[in-house]
Amino acid sequence: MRKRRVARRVLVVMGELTDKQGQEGSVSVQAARPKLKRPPMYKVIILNDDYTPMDFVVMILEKFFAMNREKATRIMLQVHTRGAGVCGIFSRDIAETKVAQVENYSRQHNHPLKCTMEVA
Ligand code: TYC
Repeated sequence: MRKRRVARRVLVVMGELTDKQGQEGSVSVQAARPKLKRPPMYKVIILNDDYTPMDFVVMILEKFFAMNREKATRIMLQVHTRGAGVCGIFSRDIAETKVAQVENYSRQHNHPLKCTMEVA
């Protein structure tokens, strides 16, 4: 697990600008609780089917996921035997784009290959 970055923002509490002795200008300062979470990353997953040719799937993995032939073949065979496989992990926008690219390209070539994404 990556170390969380500590937010260094400071919350200035301006409630008591005049203290009990009537001295002006007292300001208390406390660390703010960090409230931002890192956005989730997404696994892009291809699914097996009975019709898409193996070499087409290998070509998809090379073209859209920058895999070399060896890795693309290994992932394709894993999907073929186990039903599904992870092609990569991306930010939500990039994952959505990969899913759309794979499905559009497959439809254009009349293959039913399905691709989906889920939080990593
Ligand atoms: N099962 C397909 C076949 O036998 C090959 C295939 C592999 C299809 C992976 C889709 O995501 C897939 N031709």
